[in-house]
Amino acid sequence: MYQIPIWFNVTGHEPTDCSNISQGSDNGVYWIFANNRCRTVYCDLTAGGWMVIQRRLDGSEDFYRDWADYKKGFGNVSGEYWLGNDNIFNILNGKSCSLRFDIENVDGKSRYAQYETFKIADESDDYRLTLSGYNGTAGDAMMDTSSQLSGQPFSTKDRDNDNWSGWHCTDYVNAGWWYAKESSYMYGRCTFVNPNGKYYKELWRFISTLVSTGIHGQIHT
Ligand SMILES: [Ca+2]
Repeated sequence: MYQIPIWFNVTGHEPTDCSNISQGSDNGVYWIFANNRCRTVYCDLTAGGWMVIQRRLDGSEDFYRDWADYKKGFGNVSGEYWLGNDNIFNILNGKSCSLRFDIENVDGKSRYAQYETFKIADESDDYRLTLSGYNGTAGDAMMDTSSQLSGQPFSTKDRDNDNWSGWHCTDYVNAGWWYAKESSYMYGRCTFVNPNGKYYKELWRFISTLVSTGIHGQIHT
């Protein structure tokens, strides 16, 4: 069941992302209006308005996909999905934005990693990633000195932008993602963060990747 704020069709002031959803609403799928179109997204409203750009629940969705799929998005917002790089760019473009990863292990323990600044470029610059300002309980694996992902372009199974000559990180991790520069080869890997990779229930697993443009609370776990 998609949840539509009562005032959605009454006032004409549609939410442009999850930070506009009225306080006290439940987590769930909401309509938002951005870049001249309506779309549905999953909103996590437990600590402010977070828009889920990526979600894993049970491994049912195939995330080892090509550039066109990651560009437009795939899956189902009620289940597992990638919102789409064009959608992420268009919804967030020009806004100050934070990024959060939620992970959980088999015992139900959860951790998070949050970055105060998150930005991606448009397709002409291969959705290049900008991150800064880590805090959280999961560790700063996105900006590890041996696997720095901020500043890197996006890669998929059919588009190798990882700069590792003779090696395609996407084939190694089975996911579309941002990958570190080859210069870190001696001590690093393609990425220490792989939310779109193969789904393993027995390990720490990614639940959601979320973004927020509003004022949001800290996650305490
Ligand atoms: Ca390569």
